[in-house]
Amino acid sequence: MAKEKKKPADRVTDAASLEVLTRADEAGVSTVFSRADAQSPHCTFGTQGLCCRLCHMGPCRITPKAPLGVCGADADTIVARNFLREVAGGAAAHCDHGRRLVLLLRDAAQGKAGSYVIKDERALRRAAREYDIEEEGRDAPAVALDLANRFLTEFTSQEQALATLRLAPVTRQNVWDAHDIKPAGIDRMVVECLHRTHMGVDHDYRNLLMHAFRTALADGWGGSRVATIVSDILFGTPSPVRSSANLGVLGADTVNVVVHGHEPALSEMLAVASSDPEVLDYAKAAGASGVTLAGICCTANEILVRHGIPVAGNFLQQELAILTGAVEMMITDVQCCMPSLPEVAAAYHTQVVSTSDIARTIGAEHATFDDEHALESAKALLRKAIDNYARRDRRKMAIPDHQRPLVAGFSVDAIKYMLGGRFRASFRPLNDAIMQGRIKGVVGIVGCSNPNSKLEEYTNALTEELIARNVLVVKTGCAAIASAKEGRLTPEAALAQAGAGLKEVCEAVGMPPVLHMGSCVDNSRILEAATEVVAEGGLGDDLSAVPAVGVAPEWMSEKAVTIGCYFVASGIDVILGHPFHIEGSEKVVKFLNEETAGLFGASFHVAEDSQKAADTIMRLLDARREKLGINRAQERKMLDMKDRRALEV
Ligand code: SF4
Ligand code: MSK
Repeated sequence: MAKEKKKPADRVTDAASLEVLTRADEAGVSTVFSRADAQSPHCTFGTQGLCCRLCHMGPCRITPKAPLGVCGADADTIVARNFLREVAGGAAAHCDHGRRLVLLLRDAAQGKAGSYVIKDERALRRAAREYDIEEEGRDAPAVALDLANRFLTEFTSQEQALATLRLAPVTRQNVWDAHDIKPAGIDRMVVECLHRTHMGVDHDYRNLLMHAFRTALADGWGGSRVATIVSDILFGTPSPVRSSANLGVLGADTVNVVVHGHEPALSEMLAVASSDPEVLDYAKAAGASGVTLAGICCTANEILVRHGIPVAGNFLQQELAILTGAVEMMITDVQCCMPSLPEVAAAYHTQVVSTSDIARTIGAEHATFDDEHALESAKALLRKAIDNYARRDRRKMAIPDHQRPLVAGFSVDAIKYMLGGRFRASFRPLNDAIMQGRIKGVVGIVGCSNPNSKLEEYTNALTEELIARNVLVVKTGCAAIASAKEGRLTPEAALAQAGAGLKEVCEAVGMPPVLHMGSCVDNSRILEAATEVVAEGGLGDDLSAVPAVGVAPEWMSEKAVTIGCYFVASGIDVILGHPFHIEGSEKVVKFLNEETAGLFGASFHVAEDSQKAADTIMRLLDARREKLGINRAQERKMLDMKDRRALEV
């Protein structure tokens, strides 16, 4: 029986989305929300992971009466195979994004990438040293070429473990060795997922799940980390920047261009082109007061953290942006761009333009993006959007008057700088604050929004609860945008809600209690930060000792499954707002939610509401604090060197 149709107020929390969705519902426009209603209730074979369509003797569905597929596969095998394929999908998406950037770095190093140049030479040289590439006395392009070629072997290596794994604490690398889950080349890992899950290959659910962790590591400590490193080299390492978020960033009198997806290459050039005097003159000649470039999803996060370009919204707002009637062009690249966009745009003047040859949509115009002439391509797209401005029908236009200010751009470098200043950049003050109990721990809230739950309700309630309980919150992806829209990414707003200890530390170092660290691939920055905490000393010698937890409250994509797996394999517990599609196998559930704790020192936990999540998180943080012997009230004083040495003994 179909569920009762939800009202807009049951689906979204923020005023801008509520306003636009109410109009859409009244007009009978199909959106992700109405389609979610139409798809409910979801097939239980699918949600439990019990449907197998891996060969044409099937599809097979496991029931008490038919506990085996035609080939004899049982629920455990089928559930584990489906899970592994999800991890492969997530890793492939992140890593292919990384590969594209590595190829761009290679081309830029050879002067073949037009306007793309090495923007952050410091980041380049640091990365070169990390990968044992000689950099002293050598020109940046020569170093960049060697580094790009080194990165390419991370994709192609057949037997050699990924070099990037060496960026993890040695103790963690030893855990991976002990369980034989150090990945070789990224491409090989993903191919092996497909091979293992082909009919008649790997039937041992444990063996399949261990390969899921191996493949996920190839993402988090491979493709995603490489993507972040290369983005910083080519586009600059983020540092705190002010901007604003929500649909109200669209201009009533400007040409509005919305970029959407994940890859930063084209959007980086659009950011440059959008302030080009020639483009602005062209816009004025068309009767507009300028050009507003804004973003959706992680392309938004990429240009937000580097240029302060405003955020129009997150995943569930992509159609709502078009429904404002004020968007001249939506430019998509890869991942999270709904195929419904051209259909929604059909009732308006909005042009939907796809730019990646691997991501086309029926009804969208396609403009293949050419790296070598990127700036020209970006300007051409903006001119096309400007030409479209005259077609905007102001009777259909309704931009919600809601946007909130924000501060974003907390790379690990930026956090270090905030904590220690330019000359003593260090994580020491954070470690000290955690040891003294002023900060209870660090929680990464990441991932998407999902129409199966009320937009951002869980994410925002949890964030509020955690900072009140003296937990420093770091964020990426659409979860970061949720906080931005709520105004919780400004130091002023968040400090007012922070607990006394967290507030004291944040005020002392001038840092907000909720830190926007970037896009989905930038979850690698969270791992990097946790590694810095370990290296700084006093909080154990492994990531599994650090009082830190990851949370994906409203996740929806395969990438989130992969991210969860590499967090757990890294020794960081993960809370899920809703379970994986694995509940058809008790053994798989037990393995992922319990047995991994014995293997990696961390596991998955499901908490279907924010209060339960907050309680679970505090319990997990407390357990780690107890183990470290720091779970007691300490005198609030800054440690001197003598104290620190004593603590490290
Ligand atoms: Fe059915 Fe086995 Fe084929 Fe899957 S692989 S569809 S369980 S016969
Ligand atoms: S964009 S993967 S909806 S976070 Fe990275 Fe948002 Fe999830 Fe896409």
